[in-house]
Amino acid sequence: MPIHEMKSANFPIDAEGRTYHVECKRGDIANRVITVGDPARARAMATKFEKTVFQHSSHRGFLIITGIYKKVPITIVSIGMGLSMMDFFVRETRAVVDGPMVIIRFGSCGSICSAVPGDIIVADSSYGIIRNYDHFTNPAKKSDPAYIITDKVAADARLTEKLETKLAESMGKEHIVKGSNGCADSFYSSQGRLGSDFVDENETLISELKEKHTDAVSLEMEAHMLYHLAATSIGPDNTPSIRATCALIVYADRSGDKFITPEQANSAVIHCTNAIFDTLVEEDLDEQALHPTAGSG
Ligand code: R1P
Repeated sequence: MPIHEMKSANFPIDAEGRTYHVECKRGDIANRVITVGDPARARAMATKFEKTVFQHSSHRGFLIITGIYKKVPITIVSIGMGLSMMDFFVRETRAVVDGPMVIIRFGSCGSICSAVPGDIIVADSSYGIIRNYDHFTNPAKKSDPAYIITDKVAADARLTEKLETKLAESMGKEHIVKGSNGCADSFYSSQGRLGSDFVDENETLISELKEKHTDAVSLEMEAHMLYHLAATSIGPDNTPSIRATCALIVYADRSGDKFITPEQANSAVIHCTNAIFDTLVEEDLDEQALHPTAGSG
């Protein structure tokens, strides 16, 4: 989208009301939304729509597909990876949707619990793991911790419970694990992956975060931003305008270093899609109170 078409420096939109990065305008995005990282996952899920009513790829890599499932509009947005992309997605879709929003992230993660590749983690809370940049480059701050592990933010409790139930029906209860997700600002250093090209000081990071959050089950890169923005969204009567939860396919077993096969990954998407769609269509958008599960801290 040409920059000269943007109308405002504060929240850029073009002459037709499209946001700058996601390129969505009023009417493109449903109140019920699924966000994924991988566009192929978005397209695979969209095959379960009865009808696709809108599709758009933005110049910054966002793919929007809005379709109808059981007569209810649902939008799937693939956002790529990381905290900034989640921030663009949540803020820009929120800007063009009227009324409450319900968002489910269907992503992938590394397991730091008993869940194995192909299992599904339901993240009832998430916390941030942020590289403490000054620790590495400012000698005066060398005694500060190398990584900041934030407190937890809860997912919406009712939505999470419904999603967990439906995923258990579809995948088998033994393949669903619920717990707190660590959301890192890097795939590498702040997820405790060891390497020799950079100073990372992350050898004990996974045990430290498990000590702080005893229900820690997974590591990925977007959920905490989603839960944080949902918790700070402004709706009527001081209630949030967004409710959110996450289902995460275990791609890697971080303790044994096993990785998911393409067949297992496809099968997880096939088995989870209807469960996620059904969770969304059964959600009553009028009752918009936050339903915290894990609490903060
Ligand atoms: C890293 O490979 C990516 O995969 C995970 C991480 O959060 C990160 O975005 O999620 P998605 O599969 O949803 O992208």
